[in-house]
Amino acid sequence: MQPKAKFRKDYRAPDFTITEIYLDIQLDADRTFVTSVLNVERKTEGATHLKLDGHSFDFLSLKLNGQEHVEFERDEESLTVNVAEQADKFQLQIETALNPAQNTSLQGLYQSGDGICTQCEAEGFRQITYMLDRPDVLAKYRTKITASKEKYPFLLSNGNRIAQGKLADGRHWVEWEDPFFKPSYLFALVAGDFDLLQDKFVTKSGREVALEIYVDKGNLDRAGWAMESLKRAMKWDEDRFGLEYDLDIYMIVAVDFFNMGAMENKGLNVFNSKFVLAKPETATDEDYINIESVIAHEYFHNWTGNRITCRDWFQLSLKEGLTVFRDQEFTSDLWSRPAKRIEDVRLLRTVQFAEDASPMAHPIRPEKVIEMNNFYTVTVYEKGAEVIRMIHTLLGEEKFQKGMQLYVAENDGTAATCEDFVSAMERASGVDLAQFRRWYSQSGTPILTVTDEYDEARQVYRLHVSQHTPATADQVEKLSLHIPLKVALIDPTSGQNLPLRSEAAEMSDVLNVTESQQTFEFFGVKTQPVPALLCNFSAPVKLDFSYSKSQLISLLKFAKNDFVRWDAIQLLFNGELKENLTRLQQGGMMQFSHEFGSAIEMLLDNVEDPQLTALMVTMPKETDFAELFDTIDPVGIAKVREFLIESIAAYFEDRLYKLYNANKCGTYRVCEQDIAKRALRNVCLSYLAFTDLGEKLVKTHYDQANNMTDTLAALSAATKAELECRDELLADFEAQWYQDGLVMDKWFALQATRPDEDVLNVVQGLLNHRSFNFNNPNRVRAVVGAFASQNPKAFHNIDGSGYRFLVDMLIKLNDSNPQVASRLIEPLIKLSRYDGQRQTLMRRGLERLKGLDNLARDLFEKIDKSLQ
Ligand code: B3K
Ligand code: ZN
Repeated sequence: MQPKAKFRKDYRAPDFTITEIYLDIQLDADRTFVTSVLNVERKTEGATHLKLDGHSFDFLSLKLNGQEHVEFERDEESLTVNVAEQADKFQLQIETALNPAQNTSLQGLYQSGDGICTQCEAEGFRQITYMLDRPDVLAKYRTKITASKEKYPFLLSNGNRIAQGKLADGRHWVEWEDPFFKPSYLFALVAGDFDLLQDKFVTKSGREVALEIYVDKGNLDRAGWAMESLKRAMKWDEDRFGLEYDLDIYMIVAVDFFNMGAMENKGLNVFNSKFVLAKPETATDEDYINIESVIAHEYFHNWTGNRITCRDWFQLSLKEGLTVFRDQEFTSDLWSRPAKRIEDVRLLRTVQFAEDASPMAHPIRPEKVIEMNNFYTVTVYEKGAEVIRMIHTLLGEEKFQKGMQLYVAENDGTAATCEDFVSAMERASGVDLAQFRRWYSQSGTPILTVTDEYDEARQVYRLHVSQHTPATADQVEKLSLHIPLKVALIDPTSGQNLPLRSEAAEMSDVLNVTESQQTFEFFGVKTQPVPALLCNFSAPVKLDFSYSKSQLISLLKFAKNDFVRWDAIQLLFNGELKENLTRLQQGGMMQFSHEFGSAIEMLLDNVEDPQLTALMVTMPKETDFAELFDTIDPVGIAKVREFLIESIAAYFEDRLYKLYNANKCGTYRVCEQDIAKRALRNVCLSYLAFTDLGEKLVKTHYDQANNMTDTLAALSAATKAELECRDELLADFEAQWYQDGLVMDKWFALQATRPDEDVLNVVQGLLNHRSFNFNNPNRVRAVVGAFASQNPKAFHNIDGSGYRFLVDMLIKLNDSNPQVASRLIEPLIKLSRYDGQRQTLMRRGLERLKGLDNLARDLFEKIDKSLQ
């Protein structure tokens, strides 16, 4: 049977709702019994049949209002009960049995290590028992868990612990009640033996909230940062958004087996341990910041997601786009705003723009879905956050916050839509968002083409702006969008910003681009300016303006906005890459332009903010460069990139070495200043590894490191530059950390992205490594994911070996964990971006997968689209 698609336009409110659920769960890893009592209410007069979702468990019994004689039908994914004779309120009791230990999909109820936990979003609850498993059915939950006290001393669920007791057979039980109405996807249960870190937070209205973080035994010394992060997030949401926590307890559990980053279940977040555990010896600076941001993201969902949830899954961006925007603002307020913006834009440009150009292109509010788990995408999340950010840009902070207040006031306790959000923003601010709404329904990356013209005699400067969104796989017709284009005009002589004025008055620096072609005129412009366009990346678009190299250098020198400066150097990097790729393809010699050299020199000679300098001189990744081309040449890009690295290293060895020495830190501290210094020092090291100094410097750096950031920087430098000390360092690291999966993931990913010709052999060997476990998604992503998505040269080897390897892995994952399989297949479905020979090989791989007789819907949806 071919999986069927669902369409946004077909949404219908449910005929029945469930107001209360009582769950009695007799928990055991091999056989768990679930009794569910549902209080049901008919919403549509005359509705005669109640259809509940459910699969992947044994169905034991069904009672209706206590009666066993019930007329019902079951198929592979549902149970339909004839309730024609029932009053408008009735009760169902359902018994099911399931096996968490064998549930390798990590969705529903499953075993992680020695514990048991749940993951219900998007549609996992239905793997536990029959349910109206849709986000617009909001119920109150009471949950009783009974299990062996020895194996599972902690039994957790949502809300407040209301009763507990012991049984004579060695088991114990705990009962939980969640006073808030919630959809089934926010239900959670955790059982296990943990170390517990406790703290408290006093909310702005003076309520005391117990904070609890549960980690594997022995990991207590790695939980402190997550706790501090949680408290910072709670405080920030009160200060910036006026939103306060609502329960008496907030729990976070770290588990090792998890498909994504974390899950915002009401009052009981379940986290991938990767986003909880940190201490200086095991976590990098980047890990620390990521942990803080994911802890904050899940916490922020308590309002934007849980109190106000989504009416249907097509509205996912309502909670995800908004919550990503909120976590981005949180990180920006606490750390460096420009650095955060740069990281976010880089992700958007490489991964999201690539998604727009792929068979999976979709608007931030998708129209058609086969497997919902396939739509937790960079488009829904990150582009969704960009759309919120554009609203913020158009309204300003004050009106945006008024809009938030209205949105919360109108929708608290309900399942809402994206339209509800935009409408609240519009009414609270008085800003017309009619055309802006198209961002929700239109997919693809708009291209803004800009030309300029200076009328010296009249001192008028004009920007001619046209917009065009190329057709995407899902949608051919495109309309003009409302695009906020933030600009500055820079006098290249004085370096000053020129005032922006129309004929009559001062102008806003945000231009409203709404038509397919528009001209903006600036008056009183005394000298021909260099335009800084799309400042701060004010819209998720591609900008096409033919900057000369000297104009880019002016931007780099003078722009007030750090993002603009970073963007200018990116354009210079891109220019070097493109020019040399052409030379290479035409059999010429590669060379390094004078302008580019002087730009790098200027950056290295004027370090004001070491973190920004680090970001600006970092060589873009192969995947960053790939997005410059319609047809990607993975081997050529890798060659030119290596040439550029070696050239920078050779030309600037002295400067790099000086900065390397000037940015040494003492005792490890996670603070902005030290993170910045380490970032710059380690970028310098990455280049110096390619010089004669490399061997000794990298080895010493490794030996003297007192934290994982530096250790990994040395290991990475040795690997990328293929230094002689590489094998020794890799072996040393492995011997020290082989028992720690999270740390080993860094090592695995480095191995999988080695530049060596025979890296695939190495990767295949890693599958048998003592620290590898095919059922752990973190390990699989570190080995298979890193190889396929971060080592394009090897993955796209013209002999097809990379594709064959990925397909072999996907065939196994299709059986064990389709969600992970569906993430890993991404590089393979982008076949149209490669030459004919590679396309043929990639297509062959996809066809092999398509032929599987048990192909999961997750993979089916993507493969079907790519082969069309
Ligand atoms: N809401 C979850 C993601 C659930 C993914 C389901 N496949 C985490 C988050 O975005 O916060
Ligand atoms: Zn989220």
